[in-house]
Amino acid sequence: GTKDKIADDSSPNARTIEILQSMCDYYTRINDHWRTTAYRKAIATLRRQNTKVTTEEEAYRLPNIGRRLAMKIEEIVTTNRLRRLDQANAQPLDKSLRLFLGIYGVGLNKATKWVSQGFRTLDDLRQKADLTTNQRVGIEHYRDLNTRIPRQEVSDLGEFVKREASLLDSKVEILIGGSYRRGADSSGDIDLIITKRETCSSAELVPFLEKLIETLYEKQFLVATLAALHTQSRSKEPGSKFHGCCVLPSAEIKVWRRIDFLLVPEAEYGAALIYFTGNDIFNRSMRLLASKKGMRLNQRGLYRDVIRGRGRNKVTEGELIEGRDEKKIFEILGVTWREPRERWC
Ligand code: DCP
Ligand code: MG
Ligand code: MN
Repeated sequence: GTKDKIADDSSPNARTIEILQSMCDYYTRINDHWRTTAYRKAIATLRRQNTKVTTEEEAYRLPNIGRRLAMKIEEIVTTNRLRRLDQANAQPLDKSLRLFLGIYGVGLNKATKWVSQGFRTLDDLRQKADLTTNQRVGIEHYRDLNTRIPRQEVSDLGEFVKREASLLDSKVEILIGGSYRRGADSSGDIDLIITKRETCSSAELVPFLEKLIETLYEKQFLVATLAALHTQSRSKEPGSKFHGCCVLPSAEIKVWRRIDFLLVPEAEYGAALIYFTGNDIFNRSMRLLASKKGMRLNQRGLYRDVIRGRGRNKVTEGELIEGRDEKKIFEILGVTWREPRERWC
C-alpha cells in the first residue's frame, strides 16, 4: 500500500511498482487471489532490480514475470499509466469500496458489506448505516485522516507532547517511532513510545499516561479517543496503548491527525523499539527468522527454548533472552544491525 512509497522512491522502477501495486490492491479487493499473488511476486522481482526495466522482453526474462505482466510493464513505462487500472478505477462498485476502505478502522469485510447493502457514498453511510463511534469520527474527518502528515508537523506534534510530559514527570522519555523513525518525509500517523528508567511493567506507567491524556485534552491537543487505555478488553493485562486524534493547538487551520501512544517499561524497550519502528514487513521477517532459530520475538522481548508443535505453533513460552537493547536483539538473532532508515522491508 501507500506505506512503502518511500522505499520505492529509491528504485529505478518506482513508478512501475506504484501502478502494479494499485493493480494488486484492486485484485485483493475483488478477492482474485491468483492475480494478487502474481502481482506481488512481480513487484518483489522489480524491487530487486537496480536498473529500470523498460521493455516487455526485458521484463519477461526476469523471474516470476509472465508475458501479460511483461506487456503491462512496457505499457506503464511508455505511457506512464495502465489502461487496465484506469478501467478498474472507473468501476462504481470498486470506487465505493475504495472510498469506504479509507475510513479509519474499516477493513475489507465491512466495506464489502456496506457496498452489498447498496451504500455508495459517505452520505449513504451517515444516513443509513449502523455506525460505531469510531466509524463516525473516520467519516466526519475523512479528508484530514487520509492526508499524510509532513515530517515537520510530526516533529512539532511530538515536541508538544514531550513538553507537557516533562512537566508531569521529568523522568519520562518519549520517542517518535513508526515511519518517522525510519526517516519518512511524511507519515500516516504519529507513533509515540513512552518509557521510564527502572520500570519492569507498563502498568507502572499507566497513571502517568492517564494524566498526560487529561492534560492534552485540556490543552486542546487531543480531540478524540479511538482506543482508550482501559477498553482493551481482550487482554487480561492493563492496557498499554492509547489511540486517538490530535491537532496542533497553535495552527491556524487545525487538521485532525491520528496519534498512537505505547507504554513500554525499560526492560522491554529494545523489543518495543523494533516493533514500533517497523515496518510491518520488516517485523514479520525478523519474527520468522527468530522462529526458524528456535526463538521467539515479540514486542516485549526475544525468548529462547520455545518448543513448537506442528505448523510452528508454540507449545511453551520460553525464557527471556533480551528485551532491553535493540542492538543486542539483532546480535543474538545473527542479523547485521540495520539503522531504522534501512528497515523499509
Ligand atoms: N506494526 C506491525 N504490524 C502491524 C501494524 C503495525 O508490525 N500490523 C508496527 C510496525 C509499524 C509500527 O507498528 O511500523 C507503527 O504502525 P503504523 O501503522 O503507524 O505504521 P508506520 O508508522 O510504519 O507507517 P505510517 O506512516 O502509515 O503510520
Ligand atoms: Mg505510524
Ligand atoms: Mn500508528
